[in-house]
Amino acid sequence: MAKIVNSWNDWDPLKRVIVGRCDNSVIPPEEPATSEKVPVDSEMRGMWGLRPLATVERGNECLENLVKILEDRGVVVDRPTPLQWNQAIGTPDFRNDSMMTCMPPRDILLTIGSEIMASANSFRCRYFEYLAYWPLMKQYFDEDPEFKWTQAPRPRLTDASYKHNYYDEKISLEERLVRTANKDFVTTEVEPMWDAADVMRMGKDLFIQHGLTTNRTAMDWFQRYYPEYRVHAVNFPGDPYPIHIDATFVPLRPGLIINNPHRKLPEEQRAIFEANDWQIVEAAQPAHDEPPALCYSSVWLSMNCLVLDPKTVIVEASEVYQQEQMDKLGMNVIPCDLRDAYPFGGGLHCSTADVYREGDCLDYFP
Ligand code: DAV
Repeated sequence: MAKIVNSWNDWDPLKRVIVGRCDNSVIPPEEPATSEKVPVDSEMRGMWGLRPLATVERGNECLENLVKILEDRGVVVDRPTPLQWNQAIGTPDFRNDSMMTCMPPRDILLTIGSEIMASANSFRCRYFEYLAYWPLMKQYFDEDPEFKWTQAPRPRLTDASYKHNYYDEKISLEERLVRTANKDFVTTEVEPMWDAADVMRMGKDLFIQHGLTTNRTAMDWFQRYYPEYRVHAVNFPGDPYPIHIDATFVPLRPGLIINNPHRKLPEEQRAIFEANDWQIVEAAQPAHDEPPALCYSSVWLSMNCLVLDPKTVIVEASEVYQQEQMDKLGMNVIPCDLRDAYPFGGGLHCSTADVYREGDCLDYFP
């Protein structure tokens, strides 16, 4: 039996990966955790239901572009099994009128070494999303005797998990930035809640973004679950909607990170990188002024790239400035047309989840 699951970071040579699917995707109804993430001026406010079929087909076409690039380079690609996401769901603690999607996998699955853990998301609509990946988990479990199949403690997501009246239409951008700076987010600390895309894996070190989707209790939980790793809480005060680290702080190879120029890592949190001779470079400007229609994410998906190995990176095809910068930083750039998949939850990094990268758990910050 072969080893199927192994990945310690985002840059070692990629051999096997999961790519999401847009089928049956839903714009979820508002709930305590999500209203916060839909900007007031977004055309998505107050709207919910199945996404238009033509956009689903086009999103899937984009994901097929990515699958082809990966397979042409010998990377094995696995796909989730979509559910009927517009079903209502319930637990003893809450009811929700629908689920969401199985895009993007990066939010749900965290791979650390030979373990893949399903996350503890704060959105009620994402509570059962892990089920789309369970057939793959079972396959890895059958075929790889070392695979650790894990589910993080499930949050209850009662009303106590959220600050009520946190969200207010009248709140200004400045006030949002004050809240981010004060680490005042919509979630409370009654239980660990986290999205896998808030966790940046770097061998012995995990850098976890504290923001709208991941709370402090999650950081404590991680440190106790992985006592042999160092868990670092990071936050980016310039971001009015801080969710997920992968359009903010993105490693390209050992020693090199691109950082969103509007969301700079604070001085005191840079120390560990500087002390270990890591270079933090400001990411290039996005090529677009606006995200595509019906998209939750910002234009900074421009930097949400998929590193194939320390010299090779896939960048979205229209993001010419980001491509140019990667080239100057010594990376071979493979463009991939993926922009019409952005509305389903993100860019190239988001749309994937690591299964196998060559390499071991190293200490990059000795
Ligand atoms: O900039 O909107 C998107 C991250 C998606 N995983 C942003 C963050």
